[in-house]
Amino acid sequence: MCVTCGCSDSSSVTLTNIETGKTTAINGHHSHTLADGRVINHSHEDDYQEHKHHHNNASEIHAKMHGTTITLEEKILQKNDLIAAENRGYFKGRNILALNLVSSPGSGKTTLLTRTINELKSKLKINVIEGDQETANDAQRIKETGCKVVQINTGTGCHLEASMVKKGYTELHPEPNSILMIENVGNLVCPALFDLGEAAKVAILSVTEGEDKPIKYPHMFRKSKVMILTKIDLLPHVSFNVEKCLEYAKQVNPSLQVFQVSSVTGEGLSSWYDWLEMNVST
Ligand SMILES: Nc1nc2c(ncn2[C@@H]2O[C@H](COP(=O)(O)OP(=O)(O)OP(=O)(O)O)[C@@H](O)[C@H]2O)c(=O)[nH]1
Ligand SMILES: [Mg+2]
Repeated sequence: MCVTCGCSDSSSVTLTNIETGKTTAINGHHSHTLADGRVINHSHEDDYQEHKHHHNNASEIHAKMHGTTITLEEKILQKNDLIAAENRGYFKGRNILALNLVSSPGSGKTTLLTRTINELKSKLKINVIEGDQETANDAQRIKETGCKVVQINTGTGCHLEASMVKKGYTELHPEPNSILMIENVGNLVCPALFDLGEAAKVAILSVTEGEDKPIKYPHMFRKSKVMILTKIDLLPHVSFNVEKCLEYAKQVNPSLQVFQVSSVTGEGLSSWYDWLEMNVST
């Protein structure tokens, strides 16, 4: 695993030839830059002897570096979990329903949020933390609804972390008995690893993405309590098997609560709103 992302170590990368059905581990050459500026290139798939031959004592340094990498990674995740627990305590103490909206880029998170806020703002208090690598575009869109919002830009980072959310709500001062919507960076992989202290992860999947996403990215759908299938107004125009999608989703997470909605026509949104009202005890 990489230090922050948790993306797979090159040693577990495989290639499957669809025609022959043969699966092989493939070479994941990568490099490390040492403190003195030297760069070590290597592959985990290399035979041990060959590895030694190529790298001589560099392999030893490299092994040490991997020990360090694992420890550092564990520490990062442990630190994140501690802050997430703090966040959870903060939300519980103020009766705030914090939801972590996760999806691939462009699935419709901000559109769903703006419509939800506009249609519920007379009944529920909603605040928003926006997460994107760059720009404040989404926060601007949320701001137009009149609700409080902060934007977190992660730069090269592909997910929000608990410490960022803590900074976000410290700035926002969400009211007691309210909802805090956290729109994570669009990415179906890494945000699954990072607990933000939320009550639930809400996975958003649009019908333009293909029905197999729940089984291709099972960790995200397993960690989510809710899945919102969006853009259902586009179903007549795309090849998307809803039944199969729901079957896949239940396969990875039998207790997943599913809503099918269109943020454009409004179809299906009332069930999502009911769920929100039921889960925030005002
Ligand atoms: N037809 C249709 N289009 C939608 C719907 N929801 C969102 N869109 C469109 O999908 C595009 C992406 O929507 P966003 O709400 O920006 O998606 P996002 O998930 O917030 O995107 P990122 O924050 O960039 O990851 C926009 O062009 C929206 O107008 C929907 O229910 N139906
Ligand atoms: Mg967005």
